[in-house]
Amino acid sequence: MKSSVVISGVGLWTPAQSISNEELVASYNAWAEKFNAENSVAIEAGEQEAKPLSSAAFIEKASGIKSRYIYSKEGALDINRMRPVLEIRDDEQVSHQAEMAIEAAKKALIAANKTPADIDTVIVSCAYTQRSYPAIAIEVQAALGIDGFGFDMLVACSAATFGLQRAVDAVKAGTSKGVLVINPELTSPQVNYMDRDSHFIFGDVATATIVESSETCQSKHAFDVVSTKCVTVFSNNIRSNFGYTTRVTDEDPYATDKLFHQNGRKVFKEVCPMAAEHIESHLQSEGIQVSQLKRWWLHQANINMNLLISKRLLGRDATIEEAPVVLDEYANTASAGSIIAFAKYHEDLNAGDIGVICSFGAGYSIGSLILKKR
Ligand code: CO8
Repeated sequence: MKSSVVISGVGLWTPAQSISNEELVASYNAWAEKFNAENSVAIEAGEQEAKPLSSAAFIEKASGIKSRYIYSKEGALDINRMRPVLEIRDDEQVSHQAEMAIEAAKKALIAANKTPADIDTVIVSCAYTQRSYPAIAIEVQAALGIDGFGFDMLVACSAATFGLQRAVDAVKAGTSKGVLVINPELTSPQVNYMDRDSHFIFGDVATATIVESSETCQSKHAFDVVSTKCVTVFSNNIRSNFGYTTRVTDEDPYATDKLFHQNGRKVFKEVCPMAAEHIESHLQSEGIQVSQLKRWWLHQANINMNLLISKRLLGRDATIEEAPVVLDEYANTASAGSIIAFAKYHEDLNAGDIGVICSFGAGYSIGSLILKKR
């Protein structure tokens, strides 16, 4: 039988601490009321805009998010700080993001029935890395005792699918025998907890997957990668201007544009049709009908986006079994969302069942993998 490239294991590491909508809104509203009281003269004179209040009911209705996990809760709800506190670690200690990555990687290795000796490539692919070098992937590689090479890549919400495409291509080409793709999404340092439009959107998490040849696969729940497809189209509608040049442009690193910001409405309107067309054309190129899909592991940004995309393709609402939702518990975890859905909802599929992992977000970037259960 011809060999194929498979995803043979997936790992999910969830932080111990979480923040409910109610906690988040109570903190934001207390901060906004304090801001408005302190700036009442300027607000009344029209020189300053009053901060509007947030609402837990709005958040759940507009996004489907009820709660989010956070790597470090300390400070995030403190109205005199409005950002998490991360302890400083020295160069000899494991970095925060590598720690998250290692936890998810260990789980993926167990799921795939592999040891670090079976891996020769580590890709850390996510929305941000906490430093540029040495790569987080190389730190993870050393911590796990993996021979070979590692590198980091950044593709915002599509980092996981784009990273998986790199892994699949490397195994196909024979340049890698076993690839660990890790998505340590430490989003909370970039969330603007003082912005009511976006303070609720993101959560922290880490996911990891193992990609290898079917010839070496020893997993009970492996999926053939039928094909992958990645597309990018430039857009400024989701952006962060924080970067290594911030120091020399003398800009304020706390300025709103240095944190995550977006035109959420425009993103919603533009990305939904792009994602639907992307999935449809990807399936078509493989001669697969939409009706053949048993599972849609979709990006988890907004429940209404997922409903719209699946309805556009299916002509009806997808059931929760067909398109599982994790964003009520995890919120938007950048690139990890579709992989969390995959991690939680893949073992029940039968041999021959087909599913699609699809991410969409900043860039814009859209990535998909068609998978078939072995
Ligand atoms: N509480 C109460 N009211 C609110 C709140 C709130 N928290 N927020 C907004 N409102 C108000 C608005 O001000 C507006 O009021 P008005 O009508 O008076 O102007 C009203 O509610 C409606 O606001 P919107 O039109 O903005 O509401 P929407 O229904 O569009 O919902 C969403 C807002 C949920 C943001 C929605 O537009 C959405 O989900 N869009 C898609 C966005 C998306 O998917 N973005 C992808 C981002 S992720 C990504 O690409 C990865 C980036 C890298 C990771 C970053 C990590 C930090």
